[in-house]
Amino acid sequence: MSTYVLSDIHGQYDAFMRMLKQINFSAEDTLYVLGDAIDRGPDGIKILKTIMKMDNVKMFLGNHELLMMEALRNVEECEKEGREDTEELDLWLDECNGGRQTYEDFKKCSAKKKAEILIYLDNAIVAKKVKVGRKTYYLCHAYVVNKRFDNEVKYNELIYKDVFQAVWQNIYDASFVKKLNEKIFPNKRYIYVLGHIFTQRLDHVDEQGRGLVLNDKEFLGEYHIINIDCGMALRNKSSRLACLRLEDEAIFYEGIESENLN
Ligand SMILES: [Mn+2]
Repeated sequence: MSTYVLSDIHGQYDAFMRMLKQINFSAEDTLYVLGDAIDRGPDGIKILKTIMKMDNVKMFLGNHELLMMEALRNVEECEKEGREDTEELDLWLDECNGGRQTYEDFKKCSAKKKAEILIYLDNAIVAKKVKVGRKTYYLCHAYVVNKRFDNEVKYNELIYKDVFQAVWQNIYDASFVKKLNEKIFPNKRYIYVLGHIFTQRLDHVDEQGRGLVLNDKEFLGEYHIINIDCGMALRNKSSRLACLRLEDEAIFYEGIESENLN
């Protein structure tokens, strides 16, 4: 009965499957996927379809799932109203966000499957507190939700502004830190487990230059932040999918197979 957390799979289905094998993931375990399962890599929709069927895998919203939901909603509204306004869709499909393959695969789904995916993501978690022994882990894609909640809070329970911040905010951004230099995080006792900013960007890599989980017990001098995004978005040899087991904070890694590199 173990609790695992991973993030930012970015369409790398094969690496994700190898990870489940490496950790011997079983029906008694729980896995939290902290968003950005889709985009950039080849198999985002396949990953969503797979985890939707697994009751013990819990999906969080990342900024890429938010981009997808906003784009698809916009497309639907425009079709209904006979307008042509592709701003949201263009943003998602833009090279900088890499949604093209996800969109193409989504369009190939049956109407029933499309609806199931949208309902599934509408119910995705945005933030959740998980107690393991005496520790409380606060899980989110990028930052925190500026709203009180008990155990967890979902996408469809929040207003856009609060979701946007939780999935987009770069906590390492100097201007953000300056702006909020008192009390950036709600509770000093929590351990925050986040993805979103790959650790290569923070120059936190191993001897071979590969992304390394950044376990920072003194972020801004007082917060415990574990960043588990090890750069699957990069699609290069430094990219790794990292998985954290909360019971003992053990870390597992899987790279990208050579045929899926950029
Ligand atoms: Mn992200």
